[in-house]
Amino acid sequence: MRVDVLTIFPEYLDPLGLSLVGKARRDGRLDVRVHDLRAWALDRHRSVDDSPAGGGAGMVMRPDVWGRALDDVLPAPEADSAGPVLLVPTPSGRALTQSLAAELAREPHLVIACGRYEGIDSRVAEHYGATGKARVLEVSIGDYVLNGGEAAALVLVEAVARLLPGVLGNPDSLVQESHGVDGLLEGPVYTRPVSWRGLDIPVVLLSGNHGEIARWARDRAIERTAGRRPDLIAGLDVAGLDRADRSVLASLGWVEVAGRLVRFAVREAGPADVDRLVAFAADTFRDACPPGTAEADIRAHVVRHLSRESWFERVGSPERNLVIVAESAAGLLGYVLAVLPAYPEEPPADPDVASAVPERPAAELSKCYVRADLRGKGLASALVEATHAELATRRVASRPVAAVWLGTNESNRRARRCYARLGYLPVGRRRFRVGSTEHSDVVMSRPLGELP
Ligand code: JA5
Repeated sequence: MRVDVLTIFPEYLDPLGLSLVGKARRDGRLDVRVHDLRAWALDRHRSVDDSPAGGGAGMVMRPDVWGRALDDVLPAPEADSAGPVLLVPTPSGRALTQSLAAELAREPHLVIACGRYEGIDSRVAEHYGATGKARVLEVSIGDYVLNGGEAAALVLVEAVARLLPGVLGNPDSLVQESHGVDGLLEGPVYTRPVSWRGLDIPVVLLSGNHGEIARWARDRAIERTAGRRPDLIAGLDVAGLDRADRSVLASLGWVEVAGRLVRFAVREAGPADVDRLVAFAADTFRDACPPGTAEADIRAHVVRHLSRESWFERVGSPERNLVIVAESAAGLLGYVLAVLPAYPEEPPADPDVASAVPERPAAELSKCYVRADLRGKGLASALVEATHAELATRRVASRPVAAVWLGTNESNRRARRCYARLGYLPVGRRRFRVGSTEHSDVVMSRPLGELP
């Protein structure tokens, strides 16, 4: 590859003699030529700038000087060549990304025009683009201000040169790196000593278990990307995500909705949420009913237990009820209702549950619903974890909640597995009716505090 750099500060590009880029030049893989723009200035002061048309601060680089320089440096047009790419660093340019760097690495000839002052007269880019003498690309290396294009030219050459065949010693490091194929930032890296200034290398990295190490590294990469570059998470290709990825993402507040990852928040509900809770709870209750449940029974249950009044009562009585919702910009995704006993020794109303759950005070995880199209994506886990965290702060007559229990339909294996992952163990059974339908629930319970 050939690269011509035009600048009024040729020494600024001296670092291109160092390291891998310098080696690539000496090896003949990269031909970098740096030109002093002032060689094309004709007056005795070798002037390259003039005051801006229309007034204003600073100076603008003269098109006549740039025109002579580029006419000399650009090759004569050839029949079967698209001509070089003329890169003009500017904060108003197209963003340099890894994929643009990869595209540029396939070009045989780049010319980089480094501006100074307020930039280069705009007719220069216009002329070389319009005449087909070059494919002009104004390019930004980030959203900040520099005094000129030279530092950006160094960045461009390094980003492109390392992608040229034979430049990088070990091309393996090309595939796993930040902004590599998987669209995530790289996680933390470590080397010896195992313990340094009281900080230890994470033990999993010393385990020799390559599967566990890969999973750990991916979790850290997802965590870091979510924290630092949520835009990259929002742009991830969901087809490339496995179950474990989705679960970590859900714990960080990201869930897939209709093929896109969207941000969701988990928070306690308040009176302002009641209308949405009423509509949402009616929908999710209907979805959760076993097939064949009578319409009249569904309606009766919604009217009795999921009315507007009942939701106002729940969100307004934090000593007895806890309502937690998961919501995205598109609305509610799920909710949890937990119920605290009136006094520490109050047993669960059902005697079978009361004997299966001996801890007191015992809170009930009364409802946990997730939008039907969003099940199995980690939302329930995020809701239940938030519920545990909040219940751990609640007191019943000064006593911390000792256990959380729930009843879930025997046939709902998905729910049982989900609760098992969250630390719930089956402790008994209970029978009850919804209208005329007989239900059999498995009672599951979890001590509050540490996992058993
Ligand atoms: C300033 C005359 O993307 C960051 C950049 C800042 C900056 C660039 S690229 N070029 C210039 C310039 O100033 O040419």
